[in-house]
Amino acid sequence: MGFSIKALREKLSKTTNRISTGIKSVLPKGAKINDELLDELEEVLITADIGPEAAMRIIEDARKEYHGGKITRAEQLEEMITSTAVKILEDTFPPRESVERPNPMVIMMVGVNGTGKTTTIAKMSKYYKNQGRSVLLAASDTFRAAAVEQLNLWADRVGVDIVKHGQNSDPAAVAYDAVNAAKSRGRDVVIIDTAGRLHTKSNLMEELKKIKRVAGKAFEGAPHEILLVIDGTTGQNGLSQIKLFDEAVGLTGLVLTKMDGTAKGGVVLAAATEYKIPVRYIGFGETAEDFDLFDPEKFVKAIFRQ
Ligand SMILES: Nc1nc2c(ncn2[C@@H]2O[C@H](COP(=O)(O)OP(=O)(O)O)[C@@H](O)[C@H]2O)c(=O)[nH]1
Ligand SMILES: [Mg+2]
Repeated sequence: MGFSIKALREKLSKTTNRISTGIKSVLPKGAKINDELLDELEEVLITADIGPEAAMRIIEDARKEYHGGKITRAEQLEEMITSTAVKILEDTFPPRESVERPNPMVIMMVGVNGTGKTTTIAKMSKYYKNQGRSVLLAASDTFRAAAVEQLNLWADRVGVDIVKHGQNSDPAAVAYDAVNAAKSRGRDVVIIDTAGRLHTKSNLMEELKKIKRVAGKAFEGAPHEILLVIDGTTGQNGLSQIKLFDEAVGLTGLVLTKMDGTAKGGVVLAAATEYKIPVRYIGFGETAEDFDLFDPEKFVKAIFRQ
């Protein structure tokens, strides 16, 4: 955690290679900028999964500067690309966390099966623990016994509390008990794991709405965060999930996982431009340490190597 740009670049190397190789192919060092070159660059950005909207915004900004005579050389253009990309990501950020942090802060994790919810919860638990904040997990994916077991294993490994009921018990009741337990034990953060089976789409959304509602009954204002976990290897396809979950429960942030295994990490920019929901965390591996807070500038500098 708190990875340097260089370390992050290492973790995201597939994405970095895709983007930097693409950019270098149309923009060799010392190249002079012209309109055709800007068109080609836009193509490269789109094929790097940055998405048409973000690619267009980046190139439009660059074209303005070029026509205004402000940039003429490849190096200046590369600098422009990165600064516009950072701006796109920073635009999605809400005002800074208020000084009066809710206690406990209740975070609900949602997302399709297999995207990495449970693993991300382990990573976040470790992060909060390292910050000196105590964590309690709610095993609200009660659909499969294995899901509760998996969360339990992580709770043991990372050393945090867990509240769980039996298999097929009411996920909302688990969340309710967990929030109350956190209040009475004085825990700082509650993280609610949820199921993600999409073949019963409307049931899942109803279940998530109920968890949200009931968490709010246990503690006013809870859940304070609802994070959608997206599998980064699915690229643009994964983004359709944002709309689905946002409409159902209202998202406050995104987590992009499996960024170690994909060249499609540019998708973060597509998400930011199209949905204006901030990315909070990124995951790049299967251990509790393969995780970082999302920092727009650091992320862009890692994937756009100059
Ligand atoms: N390579 C890699 N694998 C991950 C990452 N996050 C999760 N996984 C793996 O993806 C699989 C599904 O993760 P899980 O947390 O169970 O997903 P859930 O169904 O959303 O709870 C597991 O095998 C995890 O080890 C990641 O950032 N990188
Ligand atoms: Mg899970």
